[in-house]
Amino acid sequence: MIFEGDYRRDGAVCVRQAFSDEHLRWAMEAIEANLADLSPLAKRASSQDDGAFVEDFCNWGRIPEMEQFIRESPAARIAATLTESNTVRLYHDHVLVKEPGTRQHTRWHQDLPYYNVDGYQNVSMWFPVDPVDRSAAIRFIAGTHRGPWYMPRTFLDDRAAWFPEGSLAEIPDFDADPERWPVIGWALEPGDAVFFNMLTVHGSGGVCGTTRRRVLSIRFLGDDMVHAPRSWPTSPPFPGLVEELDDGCPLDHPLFPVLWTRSGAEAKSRN
Ligand SMILES: O=C(O)CCC(=O)C(=O)O
Repeated sequence: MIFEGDYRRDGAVCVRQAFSDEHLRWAMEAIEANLADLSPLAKRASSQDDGAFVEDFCNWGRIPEMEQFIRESPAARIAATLTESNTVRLYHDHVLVKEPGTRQHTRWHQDLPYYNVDGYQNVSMWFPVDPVDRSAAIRFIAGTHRGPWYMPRTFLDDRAAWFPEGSLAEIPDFDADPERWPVIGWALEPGDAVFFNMLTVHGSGGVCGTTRRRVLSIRFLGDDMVHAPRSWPTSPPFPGLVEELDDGCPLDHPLFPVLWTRSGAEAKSRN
């Protein structure tokens, strides 16, 4: 069941049992293949004495299980429903693994200011292949998908490595005023996934106990998304794209394949 109204209101929604055991297996195999062979974009997002929070990006082209999940699971169709789009493209994949005992939390942030795209009809899927309690799962500040954009900073040392200092508002102290900034989140079982707008503020806690927190995240572009070239390397970077796609153009490029299009009949019944 997809609660589209909740997504429109809050900028994030949990889809229970979105994926079958087979999809779960593809995602798990994709994550393990990725961990076994990290790309040059991979990074460790926790300090050396704190478990391991490992991230990697943009690996679908070399990991068949990742591409299979992206193309054959219902994820892109769910993305189309939530973004109310006729066409859904892949933006990129992102693997986020917190090994047991990793205390490092993920600070509150929005994703769009780190990216080279702009628009409203976008959605990211966050799919853990392990059971995750609410504190270690992704959480959101409800309603922040309506803006404003907040300053993106490096996670470990707080630097302004993207937009120049002072050019965007700083992230408020959301935790100091929970009445004003309601936090939403869910404990998740394998098969459940969370979908969120790229502007919705989100973060997560550390991982206690002995369970791993392995997550496959896929980022999708809907109808109004356009290229927004930056004068700095974005996260993830798309080097050379600026020579091939104009500012403000749809992301019509082999890096961003079309995954789902509304059939003629569906489009007709919608209009
Ligand atoms: O997995 C996490 O801890 C954070 C996730 C996140 O920031 C993202 O998926 O954009």
